[in-house]
Parts: sequence; C-alpha cells; structure tokens
Amino acid sequence: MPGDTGRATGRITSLDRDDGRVTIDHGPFEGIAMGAMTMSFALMGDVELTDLSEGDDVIFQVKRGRDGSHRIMEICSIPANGRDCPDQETIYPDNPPDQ
Ligand SMILES: [Cu+2]
Repeated sequence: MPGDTGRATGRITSLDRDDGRVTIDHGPFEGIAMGAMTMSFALMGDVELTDLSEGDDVIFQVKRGRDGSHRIMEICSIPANGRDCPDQETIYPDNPPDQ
C-alpha cells in the first residue's frame, strides 16, 4: 500500500526561486503511486534551492500533505553534490560508489 513519502530521480526543467517551486521531469516514484511525468512541486519550509540549477539531474523525496499535494522534503543535485547525495544505488545503478 502506498505511503505518504516517496523518492524519485529526475531533471529540473524550471526553478522559481521567488515562489519556492521546482518543476521536475521525474521518473516513477518509489514509495508512492506516481509514475513518470513533468510536474511542479512546492517545497517544505527548510528546503533550499541554493545548490540547484535548471537542467540538473536530482534525487528527491516528497511528502504528501493533507491537501493531497506532494511537497519536496529533500532534494539533492547530482552535478552539484554527486556522490554525497543519498540513495547512491538509485542514482548509479550500474556503478555504485565504494562505501
Ligand atoms: Cu509527478
């Protein structure tokens, strides 16, 4: 049964720093029932967009709120943070980094 939080990878197609929203062309989620699509996400309060740029590949986690929308809890830019991002096996399925 799908839960409230899910994780996926994707690519940022646009960033709205003023409104705190990110549009991501994302793959299927792990943890929630959502397939691949391009959509806009709001952010949870303490998420920062500082390290993110349009075109970045990202790995991110969302949580569903009471209004049914999914907000980003955590987002990591692979070009900016590379192998410091969580869930390395998802990002590098064929070439996991050394632990
Ligand atoms: Cu979606």
